Amino acid sequence: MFFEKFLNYIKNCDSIYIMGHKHSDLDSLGAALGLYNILCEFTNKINIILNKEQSLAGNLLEYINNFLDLDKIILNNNINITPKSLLIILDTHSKDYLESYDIYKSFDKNNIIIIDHHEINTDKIIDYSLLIHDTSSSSTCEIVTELIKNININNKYNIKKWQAESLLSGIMLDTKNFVLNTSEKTFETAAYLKKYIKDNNFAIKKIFASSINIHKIKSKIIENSEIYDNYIISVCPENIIINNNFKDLKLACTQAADELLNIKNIEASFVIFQDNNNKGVGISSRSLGNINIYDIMKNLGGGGNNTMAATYIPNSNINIIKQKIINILNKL
Ligand SMILES: [Mn+2]
Repeated sequence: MFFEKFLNYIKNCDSIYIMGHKHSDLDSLGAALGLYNILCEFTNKINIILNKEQSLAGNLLEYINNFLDLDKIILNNNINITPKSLLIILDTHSKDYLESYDIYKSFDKNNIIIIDHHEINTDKIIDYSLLIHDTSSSSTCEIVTELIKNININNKYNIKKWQAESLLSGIMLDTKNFVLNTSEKTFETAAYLKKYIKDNNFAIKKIFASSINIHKIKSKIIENSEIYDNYIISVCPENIIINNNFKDLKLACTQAADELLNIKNIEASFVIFQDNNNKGVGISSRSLGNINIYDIMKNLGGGGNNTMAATYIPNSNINIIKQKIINILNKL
């Protein structure tokens, strides 16, 4: 079984580093925190590699700071990597999306584990020694919870409430509150986590709250959307791009893409935004599953799965990209 192999790596390394994707979200960070706590039972040389400033999961970081000394746990540089250091990559397998490709490169390629639920893009996959990959899992948090369940088979370890909350919030993000991409296993996993969350999910509700500014951007994006047949496209208005920071824009775009899928008869949504700083174009896309947005985003250099996918196209223009998407969808 994969978790036995996984444990062998844990037992044979001298230090552990956990890394998610760029602009970490509740799934990559939730999985990192969930894994962190159980692996602390095996070693005290364990850190999470994360760019806090660029994280889209700021509420989760704020919440966890009540329980852990995040300044000690989370590193971004000055990392002391030895030939026996183990790197666990979460929620991505792509060299373009790693939190830090430079840090990844310093690890021995025999000590790299990938845990991911996205469709594998063979052109972009990094070198690894163990791949724990399951596209039937809703999220990386679901896979990590399975690992924790297996490691903790005799209830030997103490699963913390904040640990369960971190993992459950990642599952909720990637399933859009248990609607998309779920299986029987997803609900079993959630039930397992819920045993450790005795209250009425107060913390999770707060973790999902967003600022008034993000709500305002989101409503402008929704206002600017156009329906074509059974899909919807919105271009984030230029004045919104100019007046807001990248982090708020990115969060608002992903949340707007989620919301556009709530419109009657809509099968897929696409939110396109111009990144003025880096001259690129970002797209957040969602689908109920019938329109294969993974293929569309992959064709545009991105990745994801059949219900959630995204891409970033360097040196491009929103109007060109919008027309490209329309052309692809018209041919389906
Ligand atoms: Mn994910």
